[in-house]
Amino acid sequence: MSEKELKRLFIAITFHPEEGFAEKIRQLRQCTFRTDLVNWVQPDLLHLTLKFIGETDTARMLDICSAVEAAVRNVDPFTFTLDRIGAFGSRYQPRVIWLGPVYTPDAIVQLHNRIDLNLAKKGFPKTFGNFVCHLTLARIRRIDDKSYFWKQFEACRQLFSETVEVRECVLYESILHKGYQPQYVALEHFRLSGKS
Ligand code: 2AM
Repeated sequence: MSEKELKRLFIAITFHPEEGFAEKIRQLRQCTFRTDLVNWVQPDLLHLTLKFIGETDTARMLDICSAVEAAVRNVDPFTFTLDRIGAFGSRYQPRVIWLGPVYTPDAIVQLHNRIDLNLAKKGFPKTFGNFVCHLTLARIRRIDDKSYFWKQFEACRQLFSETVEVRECVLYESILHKGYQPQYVALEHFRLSGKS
């Protein structure tokens, strides 16, 4: 029997930064020092994950594509704003700096739910816990001066107001490279076809 080919897969919305975004990130980066251990995500890798599928036998790609195709069918494209920064982890140990919406639109929650449900029908595990719509900006391994970090972080609360136009979902393969940024390869695009 031939060996399985595995790919690390996820479904996401690609983020296309507007002019000025890089400058805002530069300001936000002043929360941390050079000596801290923080991996800032390269701007061209930023995305909103709708569903993380994980290591998957490529023989299941057809099932994934038909599930996502059905999920986006008859869904209208929509727009929303990323205007809130947050941090996963605790105050003592922040782990991830993210950008998300103050008001999460129903449309994105429904899109997530439809993809999750359709994939579950094909035997993929349902997402555990609530969907938190976010764009990971940085992953933190160590911050020495946490009070400085939080003070600067608070100063950046009103910094962002980024428009996201959701016209398609993308099936990505994530290729991990130890110590370097991952590589995301777009394998399939699924256009939100609209109701008409
Ligand atoms: P993150 O942005 O919150 O880190 C590619 O790795 C994408 O899949 C990232 O957006 C990442 O979310 C998400 N991801 C990676 N591993 C995951 C996991 N075990 N559970 C859920 N999402 C995961």
